[in-house]
Formats: sequence, structure tokens, C-alpha cells
Amino acid sequence: MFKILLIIFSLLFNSAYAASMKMIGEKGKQNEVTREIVVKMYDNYYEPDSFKVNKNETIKFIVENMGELVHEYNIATKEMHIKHQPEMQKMVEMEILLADTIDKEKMKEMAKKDHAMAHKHANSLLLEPKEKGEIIWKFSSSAKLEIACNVPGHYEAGMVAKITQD
Ligand SMILES: [Cu+2]
Repeated sequence: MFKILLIIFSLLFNSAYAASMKMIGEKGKQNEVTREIVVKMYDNYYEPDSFKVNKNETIKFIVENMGELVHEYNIATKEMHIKHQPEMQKMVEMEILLADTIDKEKMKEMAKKDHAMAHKHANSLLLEPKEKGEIIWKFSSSAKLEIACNVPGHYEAGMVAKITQD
């Protein structure tokens, strides 16, 4: 039996982000899943590195971190990823996000002080090496999306997968 550890986190949740969340689709329901896609995360790329989805399709992504570093699996627009990156940098500076681990205690402590920090995002996973997670996502929007890792340096290194719609 493998241990599933889902770490869905956020920083600086705000209404602008909430508005853009709707633009990228929505959290899917298990009984509407039509496809399961297994994705492996390495240092620093995804396999597969591109996805074709149909409008309104609900997909379950089963994500496993095969690398030696912490990686993120985040479904969003390019603009949202770019905006999210300074927040990830802040997590590194606060020593919550380390190269190969996440300080979950510190993350919890921070969430107590700032409830915005505790808000869970349905569109992203942050996984330590050997961890697995799942995201069920309904592609109800036709926005241009990409899956990316916003751990500092990884996006720039090419840790991004394109999503295309028919
Ligand atoms: Cu990464």
C-alpha cells in the first residue's frame, strides 16, 4: 500500500486569484471522471510533458514525484504561474520549502497566524520526493492552461507541460 500524501497549499489567497480560478476550470467530481492520467515528476520535468483535453472533460491526475527535489503540480494560466512564483520564493526564504522537504509544522504555524495561508487550492499539489497525490480537474474553461512547477528555478528550467484543447 502506498501512502498518499496530498499537500494542497496556498499563499496570499485573494479575490483576484479567486476570480482567475474560475477562468481555469473547477475542482472535478470523482463520479464525473472520464480519464485517469498518471504523471511522473522528475528533476525538472514532467512525464508526459503535454496533455490533450476536451472541453468539459473531468480528468483525474495521479501524480508521483520520482525526483529528488520537491515539485509542484499546478494547473493554471501562464500569468497565474508567474504571479505565484514570488510566493513560492517567500516560502523558500521562510524555510518552509526546502530543496527536498516541506516543513509542514512551520506551514501549519503560519496558517494559524494568517488564515489566507491555510486556504486549500484544488488546482495544485506540492509533493516531496516519493510522494503521490491526486487532482480531479474539470476543464470547463477554454483558457490557455499549462501545468507548471513554481518551486524557484524549476519553471525557468523548463518544468512546464502544455495543455491543449481540441
Ligand atoms: Cu519542480
